[in-house]
Amino acid sequence: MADLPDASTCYELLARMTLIRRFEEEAGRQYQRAKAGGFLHLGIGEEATIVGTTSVMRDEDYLIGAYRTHGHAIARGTDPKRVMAELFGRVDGTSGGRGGSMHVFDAERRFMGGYGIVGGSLPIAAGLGLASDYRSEDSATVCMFGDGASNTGNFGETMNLAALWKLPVLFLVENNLYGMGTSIERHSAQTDLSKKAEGYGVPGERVDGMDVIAVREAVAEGIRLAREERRPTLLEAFTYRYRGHSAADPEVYRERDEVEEWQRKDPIEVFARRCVEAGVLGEREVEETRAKAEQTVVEAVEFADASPEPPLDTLYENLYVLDSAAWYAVDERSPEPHRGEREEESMPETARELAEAGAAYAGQPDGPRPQARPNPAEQGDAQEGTQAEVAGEVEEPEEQDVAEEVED
Ligand SMILES: Cc1ncc(C[n+]2csc(CCOP(=O)(O)OP(=O)(O)O)c2C)c(N)n1
Ligand SMILES: [Mg+2]
Repeated sequence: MADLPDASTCYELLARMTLIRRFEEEAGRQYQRAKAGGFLHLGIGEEATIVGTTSVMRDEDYLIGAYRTHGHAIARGTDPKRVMAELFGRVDGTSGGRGGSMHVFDAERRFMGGYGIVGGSLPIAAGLGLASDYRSEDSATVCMFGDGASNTGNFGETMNLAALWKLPVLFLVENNLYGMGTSIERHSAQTDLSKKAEGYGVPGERVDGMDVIAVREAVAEGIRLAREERRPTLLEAFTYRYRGHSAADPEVYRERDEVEEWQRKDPIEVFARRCVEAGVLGEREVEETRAKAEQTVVEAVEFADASPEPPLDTLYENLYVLDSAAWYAVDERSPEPHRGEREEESMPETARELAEAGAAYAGQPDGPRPQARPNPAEQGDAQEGTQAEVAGEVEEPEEQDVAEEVED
């Protein structure tokens, strides 16, 4: 077992986990009172994985999660008042009350959400890693997602690019053994998730996600590899949610005994006991973390309750749709999208400059792609033809009019 860090670090780890636990218990209660709307996914039981991770991240590092992320935001330093206000749908919420439980977001602390689409945050994490490279920043990205998300197409696509482009990203799968009501044995052919990205060139490790110190050490190494060696890795943390998948879950897929067995390994209780037995913290300090958490959460509810709802006439603000040809704005005329100006006409100068710089960075000339691409075989990139070419079945492609293709 890894050694305990110094007393103030232990106190901080315990205090953070205790606050998140208390916050989520209260969020569940407020949901039942219909103060919080929409969906509510609680991560009670998963606090060590969250806090162990954020405790070794730097301010400039990015964190992105899925939809069970109240704790992730609080662990990153977001004010619990603003997280509670978001659950209540109020203007002082982290997303102005428009995102709700699944879309907590805090760009200032580089917590990039909160994402309702399973696996949807994985490619965004690759983008964050690429952004760090592009801007020559020292920052690393930690992408936390569920065992269920490892089955999405996004998982494979992201791992491939992360390995290929040597992106500074640590992928951390929070394996709580279920994707909604489907157990890992029933949803994943490969149940050792640390091996699931090996074939793409992203090696993995496993860690006890109920042990905050073990998580801390494993994540610190993953971040080091990302930051210093530009090597993406995958960390599988074993953890467990005590509550249902969401607030409305009859939990017919697991036995009460199983939940109780995990509760006996409770990350907060076990860590507090260990700190006291080692003489690093006193009982009084443990009690103090509970009292402080209680106080913070009471204040968060009061704050959220006092915060106004967004004014009705702002209903259509911050809504937009982008397709390949144009921006569409949704405004007060009617709820349907209205065709906006063409993107190229309205694109502000800075956006244009960035687009051009991006194209140059990626080695692409601005404008349509050149017609004749160099033959990789002549460049030494490909030594052998495809099966069809070898069999002489491939005709020379006819020249195409690029301008016409673009028009279509
Ligand atoms: C693309 C997509 N498919 C399906 C869903 C419905 N859905 C919501 S949560 C969930 C299970 C995800 O499980 P996991 O990734 O293990 O996360 P956990 O809930 O255990 O934290 C599913 C299938 C969704 N939100 N998005
Ligand atoms: Mg899961």
